[in-house]
Amino acid sequence: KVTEQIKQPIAHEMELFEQKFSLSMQSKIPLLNRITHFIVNRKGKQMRPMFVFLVAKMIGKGQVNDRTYRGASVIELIHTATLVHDDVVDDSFKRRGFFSINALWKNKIAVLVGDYLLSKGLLLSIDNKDFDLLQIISVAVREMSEGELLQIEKARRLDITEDVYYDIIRMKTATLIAACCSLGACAVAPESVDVEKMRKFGELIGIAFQIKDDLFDYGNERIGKPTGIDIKEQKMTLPLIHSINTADDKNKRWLINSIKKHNRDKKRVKEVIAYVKQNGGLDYAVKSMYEYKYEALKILNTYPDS
Ligand code: 2DE
Ligand code: MG
Ligand code: MG
Ligand code: MG
Repeated sequence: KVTEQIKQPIAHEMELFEQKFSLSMQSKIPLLNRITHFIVNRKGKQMRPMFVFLVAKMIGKGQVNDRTYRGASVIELIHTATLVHDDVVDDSFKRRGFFSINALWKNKIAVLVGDYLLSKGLLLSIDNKDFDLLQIISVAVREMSEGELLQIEKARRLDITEDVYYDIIRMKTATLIAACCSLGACAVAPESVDVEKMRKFGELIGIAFQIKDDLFDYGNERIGKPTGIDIKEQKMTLPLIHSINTADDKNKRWLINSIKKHNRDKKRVKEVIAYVKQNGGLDYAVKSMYEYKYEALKILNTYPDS
């Protein structure tokens, strides 16, 4: 599997990280411990800590240090907090192929668990007087919150432009991946030019990553994710924005009307998906995704092979 292949050069670090990460969530409150155990047992791909270690190892010429482990734990704590809150905000009952925290324990508890994880992440940086880490992660938290609010504001109006779409995905997704890469560099080479270069690299890859996630909503045989969820939630993503912007008046009205009034009608959602496919919406988004990927690779290619 690709994930295993990417993990291979940092397999040892990831193993140590997992131990440190589950310790970092411990609490004296039994209910909280039950929930954090649940979270640890249903972990995701751990893509973000992987970014931290890969960047640190590249910049640190094969060496990582305590700050790298701390950074990875803080990132995963904050990332987990955002997902727990995100499922409350989105009224979503599924996460990582199983029930979400709000589905099992209700919103009240999910909000508080998210707050707890957020504070644990901030404290982990403060207790170690790691203010670079605190700065990087706090900026990411602020931008993610702003991105979520911008998304809600725009979803209500359905008048979202491509520029606004890129703003939203940069804030809600790319910012955190940028934080992973910049703090990976910062942990091993504080105040080097690599910190900003890696932040930019993470931002570009993060944007490509979210475009791909949005493309999955139009179907993918390999991963078998449900389709049309974003349309149902009236989330305007690049394939759809492009289709609306290039449609004639009649089709534009039909598309907007479908999203506004028929977003819960499965047959209509299928028709919208078919329209977007036929009119180059997916090709357009794929092309943009590769452009971001190549911009990111340009930065990576300024470093020697490792
Ligand atoms: C996932 O977007 C975006 C997550 C950012 C959430 C940020 C929040 C504010 P999606 P999926 C809620 C920050 C909160 C903190 C720091 C506690 O498109 O498809 O909903 O994975 O992603 O649900
Ligand atoms: Mg969500
Ligand atoms: Mg969301
Ligand atoms: Mg999605």
